[in-house]
Formats: sequence, C-alpha cells, structure tokens
Amino acid sequence: SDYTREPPRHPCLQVNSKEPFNAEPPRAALVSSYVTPVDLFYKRNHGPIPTVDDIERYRISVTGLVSNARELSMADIRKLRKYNVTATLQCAGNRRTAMSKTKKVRGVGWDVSAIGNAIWGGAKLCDVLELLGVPKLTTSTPLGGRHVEFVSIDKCKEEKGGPYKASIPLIQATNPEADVLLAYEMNGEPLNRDHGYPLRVIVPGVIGARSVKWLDAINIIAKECQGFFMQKDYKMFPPTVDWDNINWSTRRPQMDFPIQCAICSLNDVDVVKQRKVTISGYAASGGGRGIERVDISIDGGKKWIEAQRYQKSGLPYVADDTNSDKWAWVFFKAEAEIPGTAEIVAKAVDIAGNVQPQTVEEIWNLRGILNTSWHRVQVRLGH
Ligand code: MTE
Ligand code: MO
Repeated sequence: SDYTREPPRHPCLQVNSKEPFNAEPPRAALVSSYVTPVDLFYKRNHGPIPTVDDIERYRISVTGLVSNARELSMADIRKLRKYNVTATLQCAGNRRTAMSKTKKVRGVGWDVSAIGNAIWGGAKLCDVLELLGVPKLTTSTPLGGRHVEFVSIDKCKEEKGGPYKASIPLIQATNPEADVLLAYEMNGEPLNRDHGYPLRVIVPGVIGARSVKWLDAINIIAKECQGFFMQKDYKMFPPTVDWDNINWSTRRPQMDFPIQCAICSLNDVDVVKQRKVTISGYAASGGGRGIERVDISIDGGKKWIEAQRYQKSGLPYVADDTNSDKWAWVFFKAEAEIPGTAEIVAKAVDIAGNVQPQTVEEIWNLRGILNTSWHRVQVRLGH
C-alpha cells in the first residue's frame, strides 16, 4: 500500500492508527462548535487516501438493475438540484476503547470523538437514480430486497486489495425524505481528500461505514452488498459470541445508529478546581429520531437532573421542530456542585423512548461496535 501521498492533517488530532490514518479531535475541541470544522472532523480510513488528479475525466458508473446504465461526470451531478443537509456522521466504533476495558475487542480504538456534524452539499441520490430510470419511492413499486451498492476508488486489505464498498436498501435510496446525498461539498467547501474528494455518499442517521467516500460506481443489486464491511464487519453480536463460535451470516449489517451521548467537557478521570462543574457534550440518535431528553447524575446514576439541549442557534432545542436539524446531533449542558469526588453520568433518550444501556457488559460485542452505554466520568476536587 502507498502511504506516500497522504494529505496534511491538523496537529491536535489524536491519532489512533497511522496507516491507515484514523484520528479524532480532543473532546473539548469536538463540542466547541455545532458544525464541526473540516480539520477537526474525525478521519476513518481503511487504506491510503486515493488521488483523483483529473476531475474533468472523473466518472461514476451506474449499473445493475437500471433501464439505462450510464456514466456520470461531475458536471452531470452538479446539474441536479443542490441540497445542503446538516448531518452527523458517527463511526460504529465510536467509544470502542471503553468497551475493551471489560473484555478485549478487536478494532481501532476510539475515545468519544469518532463523530462529527457537517453541512454536506450535493445532489440527492434519488434524483441521480431518477435520471437513470429508477423512480422515486412509491408504495406500489415492488422493491423486494433490492439494495443500492456504493463502490469506492480506494483499496483496502479487508477486501484483499479491492475497493471499499457498502449498500443501503433501494427504498431508502429512492426516498427524497431520507436525504441520502452524493456530496461534493463539506461546510461550503469542496470535499477534501480525507473526506472523499471528489464525491462521497452521505447516508444520514446510519453508521458512518455506509457513507462511502471517493465514489467510483453505484450498482442497483438484487440483495445487499456482499463486501467485507457489510458481511464480516459492522454487525452487532450478543455478548456470548466470540471469535471461536461466530457465524457472521446470522446477523444483519448494522444500519441505523442507536441513541448515544457523551460528556465532552471532562475527561474520563479529571481533577477540577471548583465544586461547580459544567457538564456538556453531544447526543445523537439514528434514523432521524430527535433527542427527547438528556439526564445527568453526579452520584453514579442514583439521582438525575435534566440537561438543557440546543443546536445551532443556542435556543432551546425542540425535536421535530421545523427549526431543528433532523439529522444532526444535539448539544447538552448542565451545571452541578460536586462533593469531593463524583461519578458523573450522562444518558440520553430519543423521541421513540429509546434509552442508553446502563453498562458496557450488557452490550459487549467482539468487534466493539455501538458502545452506547451510559457515559461516566470520574471527577475529583483538587489542585
Ligand atoms: N469509504 C471508503 N471508500 N473507505 C473507507 O475506509 N470508511 C467508512 C466511511 N466510508 C471508509 C469509507 C467509515 S467506517 C466511516 S465511519 C466513515 O467513512 C468516516 O468518514 P470520515 O473519514 O469522512 O469521517
Ligand atoms: Mo466507521
């Protein structure tokens, strides 16, 4: 593999793996702005960053179960109506390091910052598919188990030197309200190399692994993609399954992200100078489900207070309000006076009433994905 042409990166990033490059920002930097600056946005790769030198000659091919298979240039994509969607992307491996503490899991370690929120600009996938004769969602369309597969330009060892790929159900891809994008902009700038230049998929509300970067091809297929990251990774197993008794085919590829939150104003073990502490961080759920509540405890989860929630404006957040960003995280903030030592806990509830599991043991899985257990930090008053 060729790691000689990696792009420059921000020095403050905590590097979890150098080749492939996997890095996340410090907690405090992550929540310093509602829209995550590109430099600070976590970077999750499985191989070297590919280069597309000649944008004029760049094409994506669209094939499979379509009436008119063809190649599309960037100009063809840009001709379609442009949408800006504020969406949070979260790696399924976010908070994996903490899951390994109970019992070792396999995978790149992450603290709580394998998540970021950006304004993605691009064409809707449903509009692209319509160009090719795939109609928008109608209840009478017989979709069966059809999926839309995204194939990348990058090469990775998990695919034995082949490209990274993933798929989503056709019913989601053709639904304008699902806001699935072929994005060429991030926060108003052209995508940079780390994040998928020149074109990537953004699947709001779904684990980051399905948002394929450096798009090369789109295929409409009869059933889900058979690639490594759909079949042999990013599946949630029960705690009883280990490497000696795993049967990958018994589980579905993970799609929606469950309810999650993390405290970012404090480290896992922290010393504070004053009794009064600010407890702030992010909460996010999958499938566009809003955040109903964030509960904070300073005694390990016996008594709770409710945190304030807000998004871009700083005004109180209201789930499902027209002024709130459906696919984006919600920040929370609470203040509390701690005794000498405190176990501070945060847990969120989404609008479907889903709550985070109390402990990591009950959701432990061998690949260490979806650690959404209550987030706990140990704080001590000191100097
Ligand atoms: N797309 C390609 N082509 N190659 C990859 O390694 N990683 C996926 C996804 N898309 C990946 C990819 C994973 S696991 C995540 S979490 C997100 O991209 C990360 O996107 P980011 O690096 O822009 O934050
Ligand atoms: Mo990921």
